[in-house]
Amino acid sequence: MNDTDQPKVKKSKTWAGGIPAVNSSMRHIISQAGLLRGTRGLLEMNQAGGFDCPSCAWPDPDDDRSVAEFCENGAKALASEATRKLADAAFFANHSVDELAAQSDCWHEQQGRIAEPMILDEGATHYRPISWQDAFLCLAEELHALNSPDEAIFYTSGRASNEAAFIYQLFVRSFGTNNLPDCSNMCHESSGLAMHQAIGIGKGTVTMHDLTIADVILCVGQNPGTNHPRMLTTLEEAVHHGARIVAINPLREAGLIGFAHPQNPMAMMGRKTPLASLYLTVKVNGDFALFRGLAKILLEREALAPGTIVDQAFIVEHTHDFENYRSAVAATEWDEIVRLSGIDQNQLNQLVDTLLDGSRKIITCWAMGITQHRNAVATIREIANLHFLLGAIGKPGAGLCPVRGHSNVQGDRTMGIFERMPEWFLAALDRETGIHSPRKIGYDTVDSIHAMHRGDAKVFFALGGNFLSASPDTEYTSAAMRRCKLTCHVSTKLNRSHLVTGRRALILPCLGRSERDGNERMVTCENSMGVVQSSRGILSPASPDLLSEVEIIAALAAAYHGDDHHIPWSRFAENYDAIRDLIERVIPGFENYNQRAAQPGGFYLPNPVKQRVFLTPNKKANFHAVEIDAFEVPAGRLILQTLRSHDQFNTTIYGMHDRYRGISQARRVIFAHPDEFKSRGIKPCQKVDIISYWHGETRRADAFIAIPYEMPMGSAAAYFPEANVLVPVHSQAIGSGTPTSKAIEIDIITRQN
Ligand SMILES: Nc1nc2c(c(=O)[nH]1)N[C@H]1C(S)=C(S)[C@@H](COP(=O)(O)OP(=O)(O)OC[C@H]3O[C@@H](n4cnc5c(=O)[nH]c(N)nc54)[C@H](O)[C@@H]3O)O[C@H]1N2
Ligand SMILES: Nc1nc2c(c(=O)[nH]1)N[C@H]1C(S)=C(S)[C@@H](COP(=O)(O)OP(=O)(O)OC[C@H]3O[C@@H](n4cnc5c(=O)[nH]c(N)nc54)[C@H](O)[C@@H]3O)O[C@H]1N2
Ligand SMILES: [Mo]
Repeated sequence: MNDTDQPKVKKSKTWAGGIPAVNSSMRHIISQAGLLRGTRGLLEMNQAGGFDCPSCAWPDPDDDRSVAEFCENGAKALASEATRKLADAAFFANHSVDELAAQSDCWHEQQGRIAEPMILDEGATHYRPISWQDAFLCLAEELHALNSPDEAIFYTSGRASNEAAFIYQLFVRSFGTNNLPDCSNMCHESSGLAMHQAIGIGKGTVTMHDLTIADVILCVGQNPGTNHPRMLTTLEEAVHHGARIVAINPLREAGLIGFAHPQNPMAMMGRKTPLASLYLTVKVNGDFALFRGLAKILLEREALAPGTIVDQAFIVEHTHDFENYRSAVAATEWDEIVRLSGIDQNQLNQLVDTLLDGSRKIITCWAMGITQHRNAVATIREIANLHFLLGAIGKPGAGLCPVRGHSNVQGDRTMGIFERMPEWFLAALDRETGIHSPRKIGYDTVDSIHAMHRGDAKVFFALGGNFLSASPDTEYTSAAMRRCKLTCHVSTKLNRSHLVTGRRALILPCLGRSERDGNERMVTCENSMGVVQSSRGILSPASPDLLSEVEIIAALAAAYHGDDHHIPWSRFAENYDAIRDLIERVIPGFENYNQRAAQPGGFYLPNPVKQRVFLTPNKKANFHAVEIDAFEVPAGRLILQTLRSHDQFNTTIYGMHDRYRGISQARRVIFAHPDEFKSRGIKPCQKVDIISYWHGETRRADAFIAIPYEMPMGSAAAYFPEANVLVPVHSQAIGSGTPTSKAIEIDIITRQN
């Protein structure tokens, strides 16, 4: 949005945390929330009885929580939510929607919390205040006017609590549609699907304790120093217990190389813990080939010394289709593996030696570097195949660990936020509530964009998030949203989705996680490892006119269905225990929900894989034997991945710095190997344009700054969401539909002016 980036470029860092992290936390907290409010919030965050950090989904320790159980980026998330600034009626009266749209995302973030419900009338230039009651009537009226419930779309971002998510999907299904796309569609959908196919459950199989007793932890396609900073504490502990960390990433990310714990005095005096003992700079999307290479070495070694390498007992007792898999691996040629992964046989052998040196307590962690690719589902199943070969699943210290993004994205899915919930869930929901849930599969995120674009969907409602900026193909998505009759967002802060609207638009401002909800009511969230725990806000609400997400959904449902509806919506809004009682009756694993949620530290949801019980249709862990494959582009083109800087939470831009990568004061930057720029005659920090290619279509992003950076030839990287205009809407992961935000064919050209 702004053409004024003034990049300062330094050497990238080789460790994360330390004094710079503390300084940055305090700067954000004090400037936004003030010393008292900010410190009070920080001290309650992630404590038993306090509130759950609104940032990522990394778990809290099961016991022994430190006084300050937060990280730099959690502090930024809290500062953003606890800010004293307000985007109130006067703010919206002063700025037209067009003026707001011309500002940068970082500016939007700095305007403070939205203070009261706002409406943009048809043809109006400015948002104006609207009463809550009129806002709900407006929504109910638009929903009643549709020809079919399938003309409405109900998006969810992964910050909604279990209680809000559950009654939201209940309302949506009582209204009559399964159009429940969510941010997960763009995030870990590939993990959920691949793991369902391989092990019968779409969630990770390890606990925090497993990580601290593992022999080897593979961190694949993730940047925990920025996106899951508290994971570094766990990795450090694992290293101190003798674990070896292996990083697999095209970029040498500081947080994978070393760590200085910001709350450890020795670390603050300069003692850093080295993390990855092996760092494989795989080619972008070379992971399938890399894991196939590991399997090939294991099976070759097994053939030489039968019975010593692979876990025959596990394979025979618990798996299906091993022989097919063995043949597929045998048929894969070494030169393909090396060419597609960019990793030579020596390094792969070194990794296999590491895997075999110990008692096969191996954990693989992964995030968006794996899930946002065309072959993501196949790659994740290939990771599972490796774990099956070594019996490294369903035992202490071993298993699969997809590292989730939003703090309650996993819980939202457990609660039924999914366009294709299984029959058992819908049947239980119907039985316990007396509704008739539709069975027709709904739209996921990309389907929703197309449906709006075609004019088949006319009302778009979002429980949190920033659908426009998070989605692929920003221009196509803008056009889609503009075709709606009504777009409506339940939000805390101003974002671009409020500014590219349907004929009418509503903003419904809600309480944040850190804020007192009524008489200190609690909600619950599920973290990345299946622990459900309570979250109770303590700070005074940013404005007296905010409602909780639960209250908003309940009021919408009551306005739509009328007061005499058989579902007690207003009772749900008054008493969240009643929602939890209902959840307990619908979803297995939530027995005594109210009582257990109140326990310090919460409770684990059952995960049968931990006992080597696989709930796949054949009750086995399933090998999947497919041919090796990677995304390749014609000579002269590059593969672009879009990623996060250190100063953002998804589309929320806290600042202009990417400290660990050495970049400050700029976001419209493109990283590539120095020789890629040289061969194009482009000098460091020169302005360039980027063109992306997809089946004869082209897309452009202009005025980026060229940053030479250590990474494999043939690849490039730019920040999300600035680069989303380049992501083709039709480029999706096979099976999961996730936009391929980590693999876009591009070229970089010199900018003419
Ligand atoms: N502070 C902060 N925390 C966050 C977020 C945030 O924006 N800010 N977002 C949250 C959300 S919703 C999510 S999903 C997570 C995201 O967490 P991450 O997945 O860590 O996020 P990305 O920045 O997308 O990082 C992708 C990483 O994968 C690498 N990568 C890219 N392509 C490939 C590939 O083909 N192979 C391999 N092996 N690696 C590759 C990149 O170099 C980069 O290190 O973080 C969550 N936590
Ligand atoms: N190119 C590219 N695109 C991507 C990605 C990528 O790596 N590359 N990553 C994808 C991923 S992993 C994800 S998860 C999605 C994220 O997609 P979303 O979840 O839709 O986006 P966010 O930026 O997290 O949403 C931020 C907005 O949420 C609102 N908000 C914040 N807190 C609350 C709250 O407590 N309640 C409510 N109701 N609203 C709140 C604020 O108004 C804020 O502006 O983006 C995806 N898009
Ligand atoms: Mo995510």
